[in-house]
Amino acid sequence: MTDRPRELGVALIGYRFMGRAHSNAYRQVGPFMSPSLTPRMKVLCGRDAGAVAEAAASLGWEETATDWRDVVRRDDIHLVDISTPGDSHAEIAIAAAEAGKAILCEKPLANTVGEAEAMLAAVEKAEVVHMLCHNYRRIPAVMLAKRMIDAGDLGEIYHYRGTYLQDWVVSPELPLLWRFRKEKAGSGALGDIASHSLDLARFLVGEIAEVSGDLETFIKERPLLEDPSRTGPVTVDDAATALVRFADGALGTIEGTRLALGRKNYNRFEINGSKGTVAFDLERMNELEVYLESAPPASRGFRRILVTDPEHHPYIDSWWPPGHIIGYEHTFTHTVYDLLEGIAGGASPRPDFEDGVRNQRVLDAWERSARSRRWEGV
Ligand code: SOE
Repeated sequence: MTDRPRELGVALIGYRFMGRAHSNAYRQVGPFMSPSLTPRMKVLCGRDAGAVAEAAASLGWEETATDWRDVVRRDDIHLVDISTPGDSHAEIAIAAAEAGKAILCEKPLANTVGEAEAMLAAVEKAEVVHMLCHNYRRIPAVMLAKRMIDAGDLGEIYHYRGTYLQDWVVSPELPLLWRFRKEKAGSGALGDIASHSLDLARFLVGEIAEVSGDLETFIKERPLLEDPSRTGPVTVDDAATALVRFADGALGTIEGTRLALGRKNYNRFEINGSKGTVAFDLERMNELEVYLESAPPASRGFRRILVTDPEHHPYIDSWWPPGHIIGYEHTFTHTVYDLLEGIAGGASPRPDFEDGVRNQRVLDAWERSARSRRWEGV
């Protein structure tokens, strides 16, 4: 007789978009991916008792709480998932680490380098498993690009070109949500979406050494949530652009904007090396475009690989037969699966809080460069 998989009590702090995405992952991961540990969706935590109760009922959490401080201390909680705005990440993560809990934290790790470093110090001191949720690393097509780069298929890497474009803030009528307030969000498009492009850049190409960055806030005032007849200042960027230099000499460009009309969630990269190119677009997330110079000249050209083969492509054997595509939500399920295996084996899966600190240093150099109008070291 095989042992019943060990259960792991999970507390999720935050229940909006990311809370919903993470909840779905905890529900799907057991039946589809058979991890070594079974997550038990114990407590959903949020400040508004009514709203959190409604969310818990629809998402499948056993209990609710309104104070994360009580939750992270509970003996039946083993994993604390932080899906709140950035201004609370450090406080929750440090308390969870001190209570000996494993931690999954939404990106960006924190609002400042100092907070991120304190979080890393806390998880290292407590020797708990820690992971940062940059879910796009765990798309099979992105993993295939990584494998090809690591195997040398693209040769020496010359260029990384990352763009993350959205358009949801284009109306000046959109109120002054927390994402427009520096004290809550830390930064705007920079930390919210350009951070994904830069995390993919580090994952696929390597460490970034220098940044020449720019930031702009085009819509400077927005209606107040509490009184739409008045406006308040937007204190974060709407758009962020940068030239980057990688430590190994490659050149990159990274752009994140929420004002690219028509672009809903256009997270795209292209990487050019001495032997080939790969290109990825989240809106076609089951595909990887590949050009290899080694192909016979007459048939050389871009190929579109459908990355859905259970035998050859990562994570796919948990899902459907070839060509039966997966979607956005699977990226979180894969993340949670690797986290559970990490907890079972006592090792933090990448990206971890160390990656979070490194990413935060790049964001910081980008902001410094936007102010100084010069290249800044990371
Ligand atoms: C912002 O619109 C957002 O929801 C980000 O916060 C997520 O990280 C990104 O994956 C999708 O867009």
